[in-house]
Amino acid sequence: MSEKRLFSGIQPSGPIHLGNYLGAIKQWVEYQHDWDAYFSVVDLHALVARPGVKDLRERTLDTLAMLIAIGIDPKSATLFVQSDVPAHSELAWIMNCFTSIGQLSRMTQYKEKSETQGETAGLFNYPVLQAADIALYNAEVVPVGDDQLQHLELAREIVRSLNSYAGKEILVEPKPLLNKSSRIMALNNPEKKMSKSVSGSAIGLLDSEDEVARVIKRAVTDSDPNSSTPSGALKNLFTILESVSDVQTIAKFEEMRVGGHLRYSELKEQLIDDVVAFLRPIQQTYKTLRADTGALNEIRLQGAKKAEVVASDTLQKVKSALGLN
Ligand code: AQP
Repeated sequence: MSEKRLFSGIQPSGPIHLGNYLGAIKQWVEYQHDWDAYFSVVDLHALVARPGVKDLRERTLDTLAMLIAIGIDPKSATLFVQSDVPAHSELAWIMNCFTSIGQLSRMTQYKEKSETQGETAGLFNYPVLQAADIALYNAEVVPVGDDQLQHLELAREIVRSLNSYAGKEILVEPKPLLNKSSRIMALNNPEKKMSKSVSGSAIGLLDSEDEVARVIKRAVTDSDPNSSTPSGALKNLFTILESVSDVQTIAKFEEMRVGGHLRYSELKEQLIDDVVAFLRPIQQTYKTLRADTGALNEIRLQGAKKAEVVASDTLQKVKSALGLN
């Protein structure tokens, strides 16, 4: 196995959508064989929004099953649930001591989410837990969507501050890894990113054909699809097309756009067909995996055991470097 470490996580805060897939998880699948990869279902992060006891428990298993259905191989990558590895919470506390209120106050995600989720200490300290998630595995890179860049930069600052206090390079400074679809926009509002929690914004990977059709048909577009400067809304639809359609179809629509005879209705019909065809095998595999809770729990247990080995080793090093044992 490669020595190069990679970490990334996803909240079990609702059904995974195309934005999560294209912005982050697609890369996870690609990199899992070349890197020593750690992927976590970050349930402690999802708890911040207090989703309800039963929902959180179910969504954690839903998310685990979906990641495998999309192509994460638990034999190749370490796939685990965050709260199964207590070192995440312990390192988060330690990292809180190297983070200022000023740094956390600048986080735009806190400003946005506190409007709907309330100003809880959990939401405020969320990026510190995220920094701990990454640092525990000494991950060099973190494949994420571009909404996470600010948190990643803060994680680097916290690591630097802790290393400087310890007087040695005890933790690795992580770098983000972005791909070209690092920000998929909401279909009902191309100014905002596609989000699980905003209804009508996303195509969920478990959506039925009717749901996919409804969201795509209602996608906000500008008046002229053939303008010489394509709008954000049009670019977003093309990004999705490029991810789910074959090369001939993509070329055909690109030619129509350049030739000035592209029609939104035609583009949307094609998108509906190709998104549905793309989702079908994923949904079938998901259904089989999700029906076997025993097997999923076993994958969860084995993943936690593997993660625990690396996480507790890092935590011990940090504690000893800081005079905590
Ligand atoms: N629209 C997006 N485009 C590209 N990447 C995205 N990601 C999220 N939305 C987009 C990336 O998906 C990974 C997992 O995200 P997350 O579920 O942990 O957190 P999130 O960013 O808060 O996702 P949502 O869908 O917006 O959830 P809610 O509505 O619950 O807040 C991350 O790498 C993220 O960058």
